[in-house]
Amino acid sequence: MMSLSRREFLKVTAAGIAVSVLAGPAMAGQQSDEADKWVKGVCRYCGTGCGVLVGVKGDKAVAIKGDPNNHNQGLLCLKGAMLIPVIYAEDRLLKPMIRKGGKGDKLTEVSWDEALNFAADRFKKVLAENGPKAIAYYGSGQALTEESYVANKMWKGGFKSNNVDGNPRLCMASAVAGYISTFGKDEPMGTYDDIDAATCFFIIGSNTSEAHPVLFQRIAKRKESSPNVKVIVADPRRTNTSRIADLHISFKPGTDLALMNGMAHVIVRDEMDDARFHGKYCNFMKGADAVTFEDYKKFLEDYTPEKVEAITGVSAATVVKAAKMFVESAPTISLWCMGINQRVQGVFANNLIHNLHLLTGLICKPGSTPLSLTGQPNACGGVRDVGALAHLLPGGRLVENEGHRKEIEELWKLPPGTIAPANGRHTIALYEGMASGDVKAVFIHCTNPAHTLPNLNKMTKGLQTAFVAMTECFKSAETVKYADVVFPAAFWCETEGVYGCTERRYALIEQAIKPSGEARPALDILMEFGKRVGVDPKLIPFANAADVWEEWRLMSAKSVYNFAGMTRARLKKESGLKWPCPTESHPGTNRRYVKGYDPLVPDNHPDPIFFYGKPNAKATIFLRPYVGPFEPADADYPFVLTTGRVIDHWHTATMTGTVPELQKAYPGAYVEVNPEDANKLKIANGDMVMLETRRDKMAFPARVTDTCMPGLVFTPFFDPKLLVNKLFHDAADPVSREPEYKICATKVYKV
Ligand code: MGD
Ligand code: MGD
Ligand code: SF4
Repeated sequence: MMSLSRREFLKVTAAGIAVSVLAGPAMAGQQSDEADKWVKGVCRYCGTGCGVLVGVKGDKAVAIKGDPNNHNQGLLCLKGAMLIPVIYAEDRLLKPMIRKGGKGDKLTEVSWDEALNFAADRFKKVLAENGPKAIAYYGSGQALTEESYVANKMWKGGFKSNNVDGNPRLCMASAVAGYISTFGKDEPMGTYDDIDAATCFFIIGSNTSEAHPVLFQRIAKRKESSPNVKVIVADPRRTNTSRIADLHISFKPGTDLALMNGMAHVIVRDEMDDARFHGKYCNFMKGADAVTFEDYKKFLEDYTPEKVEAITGVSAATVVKAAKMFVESAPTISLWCMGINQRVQGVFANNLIHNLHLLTGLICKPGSTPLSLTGQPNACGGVRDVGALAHLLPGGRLVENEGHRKEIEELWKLPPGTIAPANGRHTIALYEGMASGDVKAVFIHCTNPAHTLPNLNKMTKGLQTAFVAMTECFKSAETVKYADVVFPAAFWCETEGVYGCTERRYALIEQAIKPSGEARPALDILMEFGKRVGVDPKLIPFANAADVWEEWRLMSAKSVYNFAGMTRARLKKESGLKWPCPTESHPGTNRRYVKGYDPLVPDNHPDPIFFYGKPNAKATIFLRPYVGPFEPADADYPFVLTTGRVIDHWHTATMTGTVPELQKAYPGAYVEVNPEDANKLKIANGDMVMLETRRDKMAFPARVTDTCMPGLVFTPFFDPKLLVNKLFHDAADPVSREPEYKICATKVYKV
C-alpha cells in the first residue's frame, strides 16, 4: 500500500529527494500481489503522461503502479497512485438520463436508445431549421485521441460545421500559437530527456511541483546532481516549485513580458547572444514586417534593467542576474505553463521565451530547449495534433487554407467543397453564441464547462437555453445541472485509446476492465449519435478504436506529424513513442529540426538544423512590446486575484474529490493573503474574507501566508461550492483566444 503521505510527498519533492516509493501499488483496498494480471496504460490526470500498470483481479481493477518502462520510470504522484478508487466511486453515472420536459424538468433515467434518439432528434431538427452553424461540439484534452478524431471528422466532414472547440482553448492555445508563429509548426522540439542534460532551468509561470509532480521530481533530482545546476523560477507567487530555486523572481502579475525583454536586453548588451546562430537561423519581425537585428537592439532600449524594474518591481540587479544565469549556466531548458498561456498577451509571452533561446542559440541541443508543459493528458495528441479546434484541421492544417481543406477532403474521401471555409466559433464565441441563440445545440464531451469557463455568470447563460447533450462519468459534475441528455461514459481503463503528452509521446491505454453499469465507451456514443443525426456511415466505418487509429496513423504520413510507424501492435508492446516516427523500425524522435535525429531533416541537408516549418527555414525572433493585463488593480479594486491548482485536486474535483485521502487534504477553496495585507485589513487565519470583483463576490476562509506578495491574493478553482470563475472576466488573447484566468482586479475585505 502507499507508503508516503501527501505532506511527506510535498516535503520530499520540495527537498528534491527521489520519491521512488511512489511506484508502489496503491489503493482499492487490495494488495498488488492479489492482481492476476497487469495492464498497461497512462495516468488519467496531467500532461506529464506517466505510464501506469493497472492490476486486475477477476473483473476488478485492484491496484496501480508506475510503468518502469515509460519516461516516469515507475514513479507516480499521489493523485495518480490513487486512481483505482475513482473508478468505483459512488458518484459514477451508470445510466443514460434525459430531461423529458425540457430545462426545468428533472433528469430521468432512460434506455440508451431513448437517450440517443432524444439527442439526435433535436440536433437533426436544428440542422434542418438553422443549418450547421447552429450546432457545436465542445471537447477536451482529456478525451482519447480516437474520440476527438471521430468527433472532428463527423462535425467538419459530416455536419459541415466547424464549431469544434474545447478546453485546450483555455489552456494550450497560446502555446500552440507561440510555436506556430515562431517556428511555423506546433509542438515542442525537445523532450523530457533534455531535463537530464540541462544545467539551467528557467521555469516561468509554472507551479511544476504541484501541477506536474513527477516531472518536478526529475528536475529536483537533476538539481541535486550537481551544485552547478541552477534553477530560476519566475512566478509572482512563492510556490512549492520556487523552493528549489537559486533565483526566485517575483514580479507584479502580468509584467513578465517586460522581464523577458529585459533579459534579452542584457544578453545583447553584454554580447552574450550567439550572433552566428541567429544570423543563420533567424528572422527578426515586428508584427508582419521584417526588420533587422539593429532594429531589435533599438527596440530593446526600452527594456533596460532599470526600466524593467520600474514596470515589474524586480530589481535591476535581478534582471541582470537572471539573464546571465540563463546563458552562463547553459544548457538551458525553459518550462512554462498557465502563468504564461492564460494571459491577454499569452502568445507574445510564448514568443519571448522562444526569443531567449533563439538569441542565444540555446536550442535544438541536448538540455537546451523551450519545452511548453502541457496541462491535460491528451491536449497535444488528441486535440492539437488531431486539429479538433475551430480553426484547425488534422495534422497541423488550417480551416482557412483552401489547399489544406482540399487535402483533408481527399483523405476523408469527401466531395470537394464539403468542409466550410470559415473558422468555427472558438470557446468564448461559442458560449456567447449559445446565449444569443445562434448556437442552438451543443455536444459536450469529457469536460465540465459550467465550472471552468471564465466569467461564469455570463457564460452559463447559453447553457440555460441551448440544447445540451453531454458525456460524463460523475453525477455531481456542475455541467450535468444544465444537460438535457447525459450519456454515461466508460472511464479511463474501462475502454481503450491513445493519449499524447507534452513530449510528443503517444502511448496506449489498454482496456483493463469492463465499463461500470450501463456506461459505454465514448467513441461508441459519438458514432451512434452521429449516425442517428445523419452522418453517412461510410465516413465513420469504424468497428472500434483500433480502426480509428489505423486511419489516423496512415493519414499522418501526409503531414509533419508523421507517426505512421506507430501501429497499434507496436503501441501495445512499447510504453509510448515520440513522433515523428515514420516507419515501424523508427525509434521515435528526441530532437526535432536536427539532422541525424529528425527524420524530416534530409541526411544531405547542408545545415545541422533545419526549421522546416517556415518557408525560408528561419525561425522568428519577434519584437513583442510589453502591454499590461486586461484588468490591473486600481483604486476601486486594489488587489490582484490569481487562480490555479493544488497538488491533490484535478480541476473540478469530480474525480479527486471522490478519494477521501485527497479530499481531506484540500476540503475546500480558500484565499491566500500576504501577512502585510492581512495586518492592514485585520484578517487572521480562518477568517472569512470577501473577494469582490466587477462581476460577483464570494467569501473564502483566509490563509495568511507569504506565498503571495502584498497586493496579490490567490484562490484555487477546484471547489464546486465556490465557483471562483464567477469572479473572472473573459478577456482573452486576440490571437489564441485563451482567457486571462491569471489576473483580475478585486476588493478584499473581512466579512
Ligand atoms: P497553475 O496553478 O494554473 O498551474 O499548471 P500550472 O500552470 O503550473 O499556474 C501556474 C502559476 O502561474 C501559478 O503558480 C501562478 O502564481 C503563476 N502566475 C500567476 N500570474 C502570473 C503571471 O503574470 N506571470 C507568470 N509568469 N506566472 C503567473 C497547469 C496545468 O496543470 C494544467 S494547464 C492542467 S490542465 C493540469 N491541471 C492540473 C490540476 O488541475 N491539478 C493538478 N494537481 N495538476 C494539474 N496539472 C496540470
Ligand atoms: P475537468 O474537471 O477536468 O475540468 O476544465 P474542465 O475540463 O472543465 O472536467 C473534466 C470532466 O470530464 C469532469 O466533469 C469529469 O468528471 C469528466 N470525466 C472524467 N473522465 C471522463 C471520461 O473518461 N469520459 C467522459 N466523458 N468524462 C469524463 C479544465 C480547464 O479549466 C482547463 S484545461 C484549464 S487550463 C483552465 N484553467 C483554469 C485556471 O487556471 N483557473 C481558473 N480559474 N479556471 C480555469 N479553467 C480552465
Ligand atoms: Fe499522473 Fe501527472 Fe501525477 Fe504523473 S505527475 S502520476 S501523469 S498526475
